[in-house]
Amino acid sequence: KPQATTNGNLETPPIKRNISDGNLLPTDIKEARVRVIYTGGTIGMVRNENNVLAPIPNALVKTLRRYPNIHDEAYAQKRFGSAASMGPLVLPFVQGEKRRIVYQVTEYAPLLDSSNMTMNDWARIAKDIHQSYEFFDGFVILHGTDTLSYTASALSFMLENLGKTVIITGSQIPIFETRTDGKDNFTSALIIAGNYVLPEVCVFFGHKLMRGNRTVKVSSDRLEAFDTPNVSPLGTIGINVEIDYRLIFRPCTVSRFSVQTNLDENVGILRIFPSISRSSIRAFLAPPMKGIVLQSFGSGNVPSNRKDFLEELKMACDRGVIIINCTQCSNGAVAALYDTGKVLFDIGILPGYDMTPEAALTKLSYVLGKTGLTLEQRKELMQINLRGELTSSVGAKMEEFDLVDAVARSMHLSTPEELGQMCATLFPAMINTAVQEGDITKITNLKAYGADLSCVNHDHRTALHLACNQGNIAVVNHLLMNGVSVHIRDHYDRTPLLEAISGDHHEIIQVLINCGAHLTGSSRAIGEQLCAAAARGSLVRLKSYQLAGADLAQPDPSGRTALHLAALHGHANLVRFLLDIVDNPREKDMLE
Ligand code: ASN
Repeated sequence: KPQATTNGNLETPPIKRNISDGNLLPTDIKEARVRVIYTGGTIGMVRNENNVLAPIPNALVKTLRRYPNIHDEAYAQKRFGSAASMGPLVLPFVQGEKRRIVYQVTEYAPLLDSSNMTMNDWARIAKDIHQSYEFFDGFVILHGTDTLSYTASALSFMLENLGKTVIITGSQIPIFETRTDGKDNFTSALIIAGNYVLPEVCVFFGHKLMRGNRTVKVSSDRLEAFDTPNVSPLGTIGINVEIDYRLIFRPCTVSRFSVQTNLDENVGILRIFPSISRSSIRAFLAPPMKGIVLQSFGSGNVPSNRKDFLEELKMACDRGVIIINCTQCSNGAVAALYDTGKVLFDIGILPGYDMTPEAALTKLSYVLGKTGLTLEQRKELMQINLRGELTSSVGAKMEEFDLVDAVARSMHLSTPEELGQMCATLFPAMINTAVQEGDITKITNLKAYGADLSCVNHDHRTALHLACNQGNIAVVNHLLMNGVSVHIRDHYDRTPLLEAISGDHHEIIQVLINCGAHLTGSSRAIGEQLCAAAARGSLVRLKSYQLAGADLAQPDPSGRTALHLAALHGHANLVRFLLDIVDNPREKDMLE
């Protein structure tokens, strides 16, 4: 069974401190692992003999290795020795960030202009992320800009219960050219993917981090080629990286990361125009079509005086075609404000709220691709906010921020900046106290007051670290249901899972694993922990590691296993337990 480690397939020797050269040594700064999936796009294109841009294979990585701002060859030499020229690339350390990014590029063949991409390419990307999910801290997808918003939207649905950062980027000018925007987009995407746990499919472009399924390509020649017309960016990159954590959409379930690659191709976008003919509508809606994004005028209006038009739509709805009403406007939502819009809802067409056509189309394809659902269930899913792709008109009633107001008044604070600072100071401490007291009502109230339950303290620890350490399963469940990530590593590289192991809280370990948590750190370090537990005679600790998915036969750096240590120290019960696993590996999963 492969050991889940952050080293992943980049098996590398541990680095020894080089006492003689004092300063910035490889071990002084922690690393983050990012997988780069290079699918094609202008970023890696050059002009061919016809003087048009086309992707060229096997050129990008070679070129990146020569750019000192993108690859730190000296560090790579120290880190990977003779394998450095073939090994992963390393981003030079960025002041102000926590980790140095070590990244590995997977180049697809053939490289594609994104106009040539299909749903099969989306499935390939999804599968690749799934297959290497535990080995990397984050993922960057290099992609052409033309259909980038479709891919970003599709992946946001296909990657279910995503817990790590996925960023799609590309460029308008090839990275080989002097004025390229590719270098900035690429390095910023790497920095964010490696340093920030944002469990969303994001797009980074033109200094902005955006929710992927809210993006549209707004310009074919500006370097700010993408926008999210209905929501603010998740973050901006200036001198500093500024992430607005309140906007991050977090999966609020206790389920493991998985991918759905089955997409239904029988979907389409029908943009209406004055005097559109009955025959073209009929042709478009004809079988095998199963899902349509109807792009209507303004706030969702159509020619309501056209009986033929409405009849065709109604017949399609009655046949079971799901039709979603989205606006042609680049900004705003559909709403039954006018008679010319209300007619659509009356014949069974569903509101698409403020979804982009790209998001609505790919969501239809995803929802229709799900097996075992009734038509009604599919329609319901289309109207629910699954990944932050829509703002439903039934907004939750805002709670009164009494407490915050009271403190702000007593401190004579008034500007939004002052209030923001006060909240940033108060909330983490209040969340910690509530977690320590196991007071779920207080945690719920704090969230209602606007507190970010995922915030980190100065040690980069979250409330989930604390709850796992304390062993309070109810609080752990509550935090997970509110989207707190299982993947955040503190300054000492400890995850919530390691906290639960340290306390031997088996029920919590199981919940975390169900939620997609996995062991991090080198296999040898885990071997060391196993040997230490065996030497102490701690059966419960061995069981904790077993529940967390560790291979109990994992040796420590000297090659000894827990079984050696258990035998050496005369712990017969441990020896029996360990031998039993070897004899009956299936029992590993059946711990009481
Ligand atoms: N045609 C290119 C593509 O989508 C455009 C770009 O990447 N800027 O692959």
